Amino acid sequence: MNAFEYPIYVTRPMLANLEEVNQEIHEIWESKWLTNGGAKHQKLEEELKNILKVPSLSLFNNGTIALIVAIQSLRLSGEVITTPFTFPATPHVLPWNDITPIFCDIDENTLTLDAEKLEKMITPKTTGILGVHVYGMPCNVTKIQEIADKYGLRVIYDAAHAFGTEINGVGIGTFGDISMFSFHSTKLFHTLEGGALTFNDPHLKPRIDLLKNFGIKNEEEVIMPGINGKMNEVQASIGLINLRYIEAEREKRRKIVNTYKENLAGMLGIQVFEIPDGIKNSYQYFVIRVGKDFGHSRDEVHEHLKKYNVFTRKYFYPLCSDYSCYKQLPSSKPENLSVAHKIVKEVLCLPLYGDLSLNDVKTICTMIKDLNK
Ligand code: T4K
Repeated sequence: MNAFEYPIYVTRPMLANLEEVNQEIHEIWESKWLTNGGAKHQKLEEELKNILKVPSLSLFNNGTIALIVAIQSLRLSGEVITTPFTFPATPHVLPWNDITPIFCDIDENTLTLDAEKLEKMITPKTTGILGVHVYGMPCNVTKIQEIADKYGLRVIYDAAHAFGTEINGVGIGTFGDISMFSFHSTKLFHTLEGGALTFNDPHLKPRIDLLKNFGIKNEEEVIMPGINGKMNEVQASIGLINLRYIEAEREKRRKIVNTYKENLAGMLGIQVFEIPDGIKNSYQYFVIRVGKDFGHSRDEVHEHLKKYNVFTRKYFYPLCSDYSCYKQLPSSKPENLSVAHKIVKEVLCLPLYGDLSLNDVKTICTMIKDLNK
């Protein structure tokens, strides 16, 4: 089999039509209002509230700053329990708030925090739980909330991958105290760079909006040590345009995922993660688990596909608990994180984006199959 003539990456951004971009930019130029909560920003906040089915939302310049602000806004301190199986941004926001991350193992089916093991990690210093709906697969939100209520903890969800995920028709951004969405270019819905916090308590909005704007209350008062987390008007415009096409993009991705599933079905040792009934898939990533029965390791599949110009990603290898900055933590001991250590060597994200052709998807599946020829 020949290699693709063009590189196929794990994802490609949705690219807005340039005429529509020009029209939006023209309006921004006319208004001479480029950032600091302009008209496009207001409009995008309103539209996203409807689409994500959340009562309150604040836009940000990226998801990481949004998460830092979420923690500040709830005044978390001491220790926060989180997952080692995530992008570095998740645990990093904790030391940025002078908080120690406590790593808890993950569930083998959802790859999210194992709610059964969570309770044992709570100490008198614990103030919160930071779960990640990794690859858009929801955490066990019911059990996590039960534990949080029992111990008086706050819950923040990193929903960076979960744009549009719903549990029985309820927006994923309504669970816990605050959820963070990333609108980075690699995300299904993007604003070039960007992000948002969503929350049920409307009283959080003024505090979050102050924290993202240096803590400036008015011309004469600065009332808290805020940061610059503002989304500008060009970012917001790209978001407004992308929202027009988001369902079409999701539909294309749905077909791609089904094509992968059909063509990988019956391949011994290759497991596809099924989204449980009642869950609306975000279609952010398509992930396989390469088990021993396949006869080749996940790393071998990754390297094999590279030869054919297909660049899969080993998200999220290495585990955050293995980073030099966290390795010395008692909770980072591999024996506490046995499932995460197994999973992180076996999962692989295959290319998924609307412009990927179904023929290319079939070819990628054949390339995987051919490893065993
Ligand atoms: N929490 C979680 C769970 C996250 O996954 C992330 C971000 C965050 C928090 C933080 O949110 P932000 O602060 O970023 O809003 C990418 C993204 O940069 C990152 O946002 C994302 N997670 C992560 C999972 O993926 P890399 O290091 O893999 O990006 P990169 O540059 O290698 O891009 C991946 C592929 O995408 C490339 O091989 C090709 C394609 N690509 C990428 C870019 C940037 C394009 O085709 N065009 C582009 O402009 O982190």
